[in-house]
Amino acid sequence: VCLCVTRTSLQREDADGIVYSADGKDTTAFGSAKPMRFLLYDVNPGEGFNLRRDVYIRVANLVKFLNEDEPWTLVLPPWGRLYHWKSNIDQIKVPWGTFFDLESLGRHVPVMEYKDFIKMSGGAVIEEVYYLQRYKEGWKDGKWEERMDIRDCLDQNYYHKDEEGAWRGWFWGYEETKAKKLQCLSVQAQASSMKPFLMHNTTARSVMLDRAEELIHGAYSEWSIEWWTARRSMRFSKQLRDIADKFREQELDSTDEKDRTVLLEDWTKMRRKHGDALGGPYLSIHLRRRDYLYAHKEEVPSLLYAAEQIKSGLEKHKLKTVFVATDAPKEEFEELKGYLQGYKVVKYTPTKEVLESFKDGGIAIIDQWICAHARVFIGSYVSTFSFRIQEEREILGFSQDVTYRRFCPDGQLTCEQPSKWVVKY
Ligand code: GFB
Repeated sequence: VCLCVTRTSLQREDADGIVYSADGKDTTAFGSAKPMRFLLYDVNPGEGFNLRRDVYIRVANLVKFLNEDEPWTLVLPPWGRLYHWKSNIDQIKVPWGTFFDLESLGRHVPVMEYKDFIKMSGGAVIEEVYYLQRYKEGWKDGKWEERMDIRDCLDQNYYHKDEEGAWRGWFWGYEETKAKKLQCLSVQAQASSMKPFLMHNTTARSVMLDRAEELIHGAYSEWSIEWWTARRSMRFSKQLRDIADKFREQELDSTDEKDRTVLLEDWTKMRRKHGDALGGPYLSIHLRRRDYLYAHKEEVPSLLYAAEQIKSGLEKHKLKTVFVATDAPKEEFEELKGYLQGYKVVKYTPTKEVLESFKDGGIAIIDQWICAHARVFIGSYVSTFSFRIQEEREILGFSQDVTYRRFCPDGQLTCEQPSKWVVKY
């Protein structure tokens, strides 16, 4: 397989669809080809699924900026070993295609799965790993300013050298993977500032940035078109959307035509205004429990008080049905249901086959997709799971007053509500 591509058009490299192209056109002209380079990344193992999605945006936009000057492909870090994924099934080396639509991602930047990178580069070898870290001395004069320097490694990381001098580490569970070089890089920088570093400080064909969450959005935050473009490219896989849509139709009397949420397959062509979407005849909630009961105990309502807020939302919007997305154990869900007598309380429960195929991550996505299509949504305080639902609703064209709402703690009729981000085109 030729790894040479023209600057402007990266395209699928073979019938397996190894590289998902940024512009979807055929690559026939190889005129002034430059060799393709690969950017890999990973995130602090403790981070959950939905913060990782935000880190993807930072790295994808870095790759977008790199491609303005030379061809880079983003190698998607396989999913696995996530703290919240507790089901007793095999959940490592999960490819991105299980959760996301690769063609949609590829409309933003060229992407490929890690297993395809191994095939394409002729082995599980990464040339250079940069382990991102803070500065030992903290901010200079108490001020945050952009900088990056190769420094001694500060914290214990999970890499070690083997007998042949190659670096071994977690590498998403691919034990055969090794890196030729590892260095620690202290950074205080936005992701886009890695571009000159990657272009001029290294000539490696494959570079991995570990602890990529150290890079911030900076100028390309939720206020920017760049952030929203990358976010819009993060379409869930068609299979997961189909499962959720079928559930909506069967259990919640909700279809895209009736709810004014018809999706265009090509997200680049989709532009919605606030109020375009109506949503299905149900209220959806994301009620974060488990570790939130101690991590944010001041902000989490009791189940009884959550039910009060659900009832008042249902009454206000003249609805009779609530869809519950929650990580709560079954008993807590039953308790909540008990407080909502007279209303239809619905929860998505996967079959064994669906769970085995799509894992805990896929079930969470089904929950998110159903929540995203409700007439009204109430989320949980600072939960990135809820934030991603709010963004989905923003993209679908819901009014902001039925999206950016969250549960208040016991006894509080009002509380600080989530920031209202506006999708930018
Ligand atoms: O996604 P996430 O980072 O959101 O982590 P937060 C929460 C995980 O719990 C999800 C599961 O990715 C799911 O695996 N989960 C939570 C759910 N709510 C639901 C739900 O309604 N349905 C389903 N199916 N699964 C942060 C964590 O969580 O909270 C941090 O990332 C830390 O590690 C912090 O624990 C306190 O932003 O809500």
